[in-house]
Amino acid sequence: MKRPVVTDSVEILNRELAQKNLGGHWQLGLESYLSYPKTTVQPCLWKWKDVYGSLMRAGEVVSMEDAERRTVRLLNPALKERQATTHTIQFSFQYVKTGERARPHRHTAAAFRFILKGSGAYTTVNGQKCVMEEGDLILTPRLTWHDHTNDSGKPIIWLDGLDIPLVQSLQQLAFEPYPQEAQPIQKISGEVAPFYDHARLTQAPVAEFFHYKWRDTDRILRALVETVAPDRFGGYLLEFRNPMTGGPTMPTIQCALELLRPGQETEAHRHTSTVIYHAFRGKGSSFVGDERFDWEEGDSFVVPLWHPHRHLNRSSSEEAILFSMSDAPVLKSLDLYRAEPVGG
Ligand code: GTQ
Repeated sequence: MKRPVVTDSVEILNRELAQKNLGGHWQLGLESYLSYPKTTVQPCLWKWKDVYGSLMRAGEVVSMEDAERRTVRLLNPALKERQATTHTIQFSFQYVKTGERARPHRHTAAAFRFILKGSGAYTTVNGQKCVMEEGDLILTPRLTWHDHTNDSGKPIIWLDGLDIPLVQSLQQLAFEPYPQEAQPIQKISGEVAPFYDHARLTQAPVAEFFHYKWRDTDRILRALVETVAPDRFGGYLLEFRNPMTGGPTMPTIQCALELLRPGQETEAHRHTSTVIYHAFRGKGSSFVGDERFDWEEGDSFVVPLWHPHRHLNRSSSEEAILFSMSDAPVLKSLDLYRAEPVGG
């Protein structure tokens, strides 16, 4: 009897396995053995004029009643199926006209608002009224009730950051409307102490903390510029820490500011976390993988994981401030975080 050649028997086995919903390690491609992580997320720049123009058009044709939230989302062209900025984190811009309100709800995705244009509107988070000023960061952690009210007499635009793509890929997305039209307001965010104070950990814990005010942030940025050497990779780097734990902004999200003085440049590095940047002030250039992004106030761009990147303030007279959101806490908590300098 003639024995079949070996490849034939492997092919027969593969077919048998498939019928039984099984697979062999030998069927995996070699690309699963790369020595570095590989991403399908693409470096990408979004210009403010496109975002702003789209928001204004949405203001004309999209009602808050129909849409619940009037947001324009940044979609990575390489993630067509996912409809997301990156595989883990998302940027959206929200436009609320005066007299409008967004009904209360909560969801398993964590989110924040970073206020860009306008002031005086407020978000209520678990009964805490957070009145917005430009540059404020307001957190709506996982499953906190939140609604937005603009009775300021002028329109407002803010940036929403969310971990929706991550929560979605874990198949954990869930949403719940609040049983009433509005949440009762129990306190004002200004009564809750800002920033991490170590002494507090040994005393009674602070109440739920949701609101980093720009006036505190700006004061600390000024002190950084005056008193410390800049970070090699992040310039004057200020991370928004959780004041209760000293840990990341939220379990899945790290927010930060990177200030660059006129003409200042950072060194290139790469890390296994993914970052979305928003140019809050100034103008500059960022080199991300093989791309060069020239940005000015209002622009946003993605730094996909393991892509070398560095930043440059192109102005000789003005500071530049980049706001950023990263998924680093996720990588760190899974012991998957790696970072290294690139080049000389
Ligand atoms: O403002 O509550 O961009 O619930 C996506 C989901 C904003 C919000 C988004 C939301 C919100």
